[in-house]
Amino acid sequence: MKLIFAVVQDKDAGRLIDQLVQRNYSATKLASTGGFLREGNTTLLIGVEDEDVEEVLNIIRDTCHSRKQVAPPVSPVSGPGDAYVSYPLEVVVGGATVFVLTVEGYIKI
Ligand code: 2BA
Repeated sequence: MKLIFAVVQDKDAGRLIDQLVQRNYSATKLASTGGFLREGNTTLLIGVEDEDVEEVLNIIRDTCHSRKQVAPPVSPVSGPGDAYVSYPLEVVVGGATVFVLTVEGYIKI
């Protein structure tokens, strides 16, 4: 069994969950925050059998889109002379960042 962690944009999360549930996959939705943009995103935990990983990845591919976003200015950490990130800095976010982990145990109590 595998546990899929998928970090997706909030805009895609609702449709992704709908698609997963329609195909009988169970998912847990966590509200998360990107470390770089410091904006809300959504992390889904999806536990699946090994043979279903590819189908779930395809659902994520079909549902989650990349978008351009502007990163907020970053202040120097320690003082004058330190590097600033020049802005506006445009970054491409998503479709999705996905981690697939092997599950040692899956227990329902
Ligand atoms: P954020 O950390 O807010 O990152 C948003 C986007 O900013 C990233 O999109 C990437 O294009 C850019 N970015 C991130 N860190 C950067 C840096 N140090 N310098 C320049 N640009 C940077 P994605 O790569 O699609 O990531 C979307 C979200 O997925 C991330 O939001 C984060 O919440 C998560 N994520 C991405 N890679 C991860 C990783 N290796 N571990 C854990 N979470 C990750």
